[in-house]
Amino acid sequence: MSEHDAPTPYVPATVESKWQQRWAERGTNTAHLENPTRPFYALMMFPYPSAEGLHVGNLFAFTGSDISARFHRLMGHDVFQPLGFDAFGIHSENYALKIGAHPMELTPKNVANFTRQLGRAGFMVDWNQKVDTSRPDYYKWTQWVFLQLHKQGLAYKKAAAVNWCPSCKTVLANEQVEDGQCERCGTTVEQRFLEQWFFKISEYAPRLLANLDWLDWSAITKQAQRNWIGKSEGAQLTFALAGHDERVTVFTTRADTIYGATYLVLAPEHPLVATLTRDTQRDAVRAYQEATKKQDLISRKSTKDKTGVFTGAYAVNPATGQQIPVWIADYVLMEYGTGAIMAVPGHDERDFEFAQRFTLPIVRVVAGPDDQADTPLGDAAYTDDDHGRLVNSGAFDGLPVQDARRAVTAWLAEQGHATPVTNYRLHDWCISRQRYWGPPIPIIYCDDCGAVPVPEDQLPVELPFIADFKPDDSGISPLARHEEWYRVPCPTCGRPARRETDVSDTFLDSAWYFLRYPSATRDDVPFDRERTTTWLPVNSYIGGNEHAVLHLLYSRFITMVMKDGGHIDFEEPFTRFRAHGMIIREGAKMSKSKGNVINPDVYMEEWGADAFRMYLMFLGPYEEGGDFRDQGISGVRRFLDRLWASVRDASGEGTPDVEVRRKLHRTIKKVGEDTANLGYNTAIAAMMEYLNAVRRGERTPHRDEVRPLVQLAAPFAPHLAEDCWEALGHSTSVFDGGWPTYDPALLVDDEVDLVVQVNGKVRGKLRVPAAIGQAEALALARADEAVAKFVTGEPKKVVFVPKRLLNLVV
Ligand code: ANZ
Ligand code: ZN
Repeated sequence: MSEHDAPTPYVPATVESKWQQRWAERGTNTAHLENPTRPFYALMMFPYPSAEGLHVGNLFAFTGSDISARFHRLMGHDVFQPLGFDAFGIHSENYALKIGAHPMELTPKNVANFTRQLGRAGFMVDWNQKVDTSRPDYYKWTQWVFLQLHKQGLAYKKAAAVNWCPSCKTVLANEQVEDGQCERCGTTVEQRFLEQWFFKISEYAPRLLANLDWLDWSAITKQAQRNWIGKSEGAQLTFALAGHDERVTVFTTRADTIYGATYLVLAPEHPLVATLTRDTQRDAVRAYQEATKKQDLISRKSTKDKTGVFTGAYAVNPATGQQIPVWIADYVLMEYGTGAIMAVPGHDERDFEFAQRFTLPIVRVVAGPDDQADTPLGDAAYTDDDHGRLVNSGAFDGLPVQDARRAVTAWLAEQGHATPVTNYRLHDWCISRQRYWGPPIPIIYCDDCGAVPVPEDQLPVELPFIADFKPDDSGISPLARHEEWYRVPCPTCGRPARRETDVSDTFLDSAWYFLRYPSATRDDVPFDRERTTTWLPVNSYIGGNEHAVLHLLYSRFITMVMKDGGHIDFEEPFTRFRAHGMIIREGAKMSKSKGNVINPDVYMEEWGADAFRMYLMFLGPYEEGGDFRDQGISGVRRFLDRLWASVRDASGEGTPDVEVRRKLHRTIKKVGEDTANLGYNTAIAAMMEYLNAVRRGERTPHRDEVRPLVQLAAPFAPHLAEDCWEALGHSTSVFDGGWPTYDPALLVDDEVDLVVQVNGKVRGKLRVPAAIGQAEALALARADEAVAKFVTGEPKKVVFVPKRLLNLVV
């Protein structure tokens, strides 16, 4: 282009629609699913298609993933980046209820709107492989997954105390309860006793925990999973009962405190309660059991005034031989350990409160260095037990707590009173929901055959259209209202039978979607064996840490189950996972209720998708997030305008400037490293700085100075990069042009500022060659007037820090 042409202005809308169209026509974003040379599966967490459309948080998350995927492609990988829709679930259903629409009609509209918005933002998505969890061609296989668990003995039905959300009118998994409230709507969760389907995720606890040691995941996410799995090593101790053949087994992590166990407590629901309750206590026990039923699990765990009832029964402490009373209290939970504890009020805070409330004996059995065996126990008695030694504990007196724990367990084990056990806090996953908008659980109830799984060749069990899909308080799913659907012949004996009317949890839909993508178009298998082996496990998964214990744990579990079932050869789905940060606005999380939501469409309209993408990434470190400020975007846009113009102004004559060339090679190195580590904000800053150097003094850039910058900017501003790449004379996509390389020899700074001190005080600053040695630096310093004033004769000592400092001691 000659210098006299008027520069074409950068019009994002034109450039962006041009390239989106070309990408579609040329199949630029279609992955080479067959025979890839370097397959790289880049996954982003798929959205649930809300009616409001994409919000800035979605865009922030997707842009970061997209940059990573595009970067890997530029590095020479065959990248597969699919996307789909988590379209089933309470979110979508609640919204449909609110606006009086039907989810079957609403969902496709939302999906279409999302698809349009995602296209507008220019993500490198292979849309041929999209999934929509609410479509029969997908949920057929979700039901298949359920059947595999059933076949492998990992799905079972039981009546249990479960979390019930009175507003969503359905049960919730423990993972869906946050601080006693429904994760979706914030209503306080109640406890109900219902028949539910569970998956035995608790059996996988040791494996789920152990693999965390080698997974390349964000540390916060791994820690959240470790805490949730909650490994606890201890022992089961059995207590004989006075006048009963039955025994009570408790779980304790503190077998060393056995001499201080002055009473036992059973959970009110414990099956032994009825047997051991004395007649005189029966009414009080029953009343207490009733009162407990009305409480939710969360408030039972919270610290509140202790309540309980004596059963009238006594157990025998195997260490002291003494009879100790057996109580029931709601602070002991049926779901954990054995549902019974030995209470050691001298060293357990809750037991201490309880014993004080009901005047039960409190005995010290551990003493710290400053305590005596008879030092009274106060509120803080249990805090420093780990460094104490045993007292009032017979032959074990004097043993440090850690040793005593093992010794007491061994001693009781010899007499048949103890078994060492490891407990996990992780409970089985409750997967049934009494709602409409989900995949029906593929089970048929027959009076003769029991719960019969629907044969695989009869899948999907289609979700029928039910006009009145509103849930009610009965705990029975709306599907039960559809008589024709509900009544079916038994698959085994053909007699009249009934369908299961619960649907499965949305988290089951998303616990296997990554397996589906590469095989999304296959109707005969959930996932093709060869494709799966080629593309999985996922190389890079990026998403929100709010899913640390929900989606991410369930996905790992389902993957292990699929491996154990012989369907795949790996047991961890995501080799690398990175949690991204959150976008906030004026210090608050963006939410409709706070009125601080940003509509991305408006921004993309005004500034262009590329500027908006880049701006979101410039807000802060991707893994930390940032505060959305309206002003900042103009700076990013200016950078893009300038890059655009520089490409058009560039000349191919002469050779690039030496200093600019050095800066370029440092920039290539920095942008590559930062982008690989998701340090997008600093990568962008480096590109801006480089462009400033290129255009210093409005100089005409050399083509070789701008071409690599176009490549570096491509993952961030893909449309603009494509157009610039074309303007530079290329006829293929910039994403097939590779990533620029740098020459390490050009990375060294050739000149640096050397600080000169005399007796520790700064006296001057010298611009010197970076490779300068001490003698030369000293000579230059002494020749410098400002320094020379303070130096007479030979310095006593010289301290030289290359490239930094020269200190003369005189
Ligand atoms: C005696 C004892 C003495 C205890 C002491 C603690 C301190 P983690 O570490 O979380 O596994 N426990 C056991 N089962 C329970 C249940 N179903 N409901 C409520 N509490 C239960 O906690 C294990 C400890 O929690 C156990 O060890 C038991 O109290 C209590 F100085 O036994 B400990
Ligand atoms: Zn039957």
